[in-house]
Amino acid sequence: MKRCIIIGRPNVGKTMFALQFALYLGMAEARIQFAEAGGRRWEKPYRIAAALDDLTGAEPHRTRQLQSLCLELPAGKGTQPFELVDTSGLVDGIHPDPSIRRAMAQTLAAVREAQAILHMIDAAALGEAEAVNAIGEVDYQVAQFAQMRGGYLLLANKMDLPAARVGLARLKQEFAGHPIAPVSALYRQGFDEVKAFVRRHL
Ligand SMILES: Nc1nc2c(ncn2[C@@H]2O[C@H](COP(=O)(O)OP(=O)(O)OP(=O)(O)O)[C@@H](O)[C@H]2O)c(=O)[nH]1
Ligand SMILES: [Mg+2]
Repeated sequence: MKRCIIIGRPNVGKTMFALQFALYLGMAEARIQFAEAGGRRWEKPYRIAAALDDLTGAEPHRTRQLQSLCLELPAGKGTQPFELVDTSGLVDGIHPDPSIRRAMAQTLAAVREAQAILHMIDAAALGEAEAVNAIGEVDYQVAQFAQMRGGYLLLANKMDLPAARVGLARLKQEFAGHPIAPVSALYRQGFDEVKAFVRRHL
């Protein structure tokens, strides 16, 4: 099955996006497949509303393994199934926690196997006055790698927050030449553009 992966630093809203995108595509429930870096795998049927409570949160590294949702895009008269893969947050340098290091390596390996890459940045954090850490070295590296590969879209998330307007302008400067879609994962805004992108690349 074709895969779309969502990557980015911790707490930018990847899991929120994955689950809200499922709702946007009309799925109130989904089986979520979990795959740990060490090889342990399990699956759980979820109501998306319950998954939002269980799987998103303000503390960084809430997600520590791959979490895949099998979704369907409308295609002609039928639908095209695809896998939306939510990942563990990427950080700069070498993280002290080995399980987070393994999860990062797992994320980067999964990126190579995906047909479409969504790279999410917290535009609201980037718009704040002391936005020193809102874009990491890892973001520049990912953008460079993905540019060569194609099938890559930057998502400027949290556009519902006031600081995000400035953040989006900064992001456009920093990543000039890359396609950028402003979204609010929380309010499912900007999703039409993301859907069109995913459809083009699956
Ligand atoms: N205002 C606002 N908050 C958001 C939005 N998207 C996510 N959040 C909040 O940001 C926090 C992090 O969201 P997650 O979806 O858990 O972030 P993540 O990128 O999966 O984080 P890790 O799993 O730690 O890598 C939560 O408190 C969310 O409620 C958004 O579009 N707008
Ligand atoms: Mg997460």
